[in-house]
Amino acid sequence: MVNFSLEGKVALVTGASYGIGFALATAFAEAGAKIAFNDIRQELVDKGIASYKEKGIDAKGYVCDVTKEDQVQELVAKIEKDLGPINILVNNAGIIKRIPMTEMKAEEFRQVIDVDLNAPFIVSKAVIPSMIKNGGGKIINICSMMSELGRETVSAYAAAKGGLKMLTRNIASEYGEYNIQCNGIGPGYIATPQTAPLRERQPDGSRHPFDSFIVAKTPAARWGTPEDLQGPAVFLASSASDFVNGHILYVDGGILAYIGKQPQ
Ligand code: NAP
Ligand code: GCO
Repeated sequence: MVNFSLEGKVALVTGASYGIGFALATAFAEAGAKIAFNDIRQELVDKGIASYKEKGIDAKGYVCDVTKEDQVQELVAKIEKDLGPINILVNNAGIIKRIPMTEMKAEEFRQVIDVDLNAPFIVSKAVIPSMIKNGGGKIINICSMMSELGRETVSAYAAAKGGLKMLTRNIASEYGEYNIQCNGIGPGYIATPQTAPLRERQPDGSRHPFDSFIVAKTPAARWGTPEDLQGPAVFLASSASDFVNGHILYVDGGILAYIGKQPQ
């Protein structure tokens, strides 16, 4: 029988007190996994723990900045002590800065690369040795439409998410022989706090032009929800995907397949 169960597994989802990370961790818990998550600030961790509790999930939350290697090493050691070795890692924590490239400071560009690309390297590096020791593991990197496409104002984000796609393939290449599967999920446009500014109503009550643009660009004709990503994430975290490695699973309502609406 195909096995999507995560019973007995320990999952770390980074930046998961709300948004996409929260939805993925919730789905993992429902499939049987024990959940650890981190966020950058204590109040967010507390808020996250309360939200998991509301769903009947006893998640362990930790304060940790994923860009800091010493904090990440400490985080992994604490999780091992509290829950056991990590079997599933989701590199979810991410930021975006929407600034035209010629106006962007090099420091701002670096910050985005640091959280969206360097951090997945740091956290993966911290868990891979114990995954090897324990006979395998699953790493899921949260990529983006910007792993494939560009657009105005998101040069740093696109560079990071494009890099994350290749980091995914490289981890799969380098550690596949240890039964580690590293895959990506490339969400389409998902309604979360990160994309809230793109969906804000206009002063006259009409839709934000970017909101209408995304609905027109998406064959499903809507924004995605964090819940749309749950099934694909459980698949990639479970033994049902044991021979899937280095793959980016785009969950985008069809955006990447579509040339766009023909002019009327
Ligand atoms: P979100 O609502 O902004 O949540 C991101 C989370 O990561 C927040 O809890 C954030 O904490 C945390 N975080 C940021 N920097 C961190 C750091 N240095 N250390 C630890 N935690 C940190 O974003 P989301 O929309 O759920 O996105 C989650 C992931 O999916 C991101 O990688 C994003 O790029 C990606 N993604 C999103 C979409 C979309 O349409 N929403 C589409 C494709 C991909 P703070 O609140 O303190 O910043
Ligand atoms: C933007 C968006 C995106 C999405 C997502 C798409 O400004 O274009 O924030 O980049 O969040 O990553 O997959």
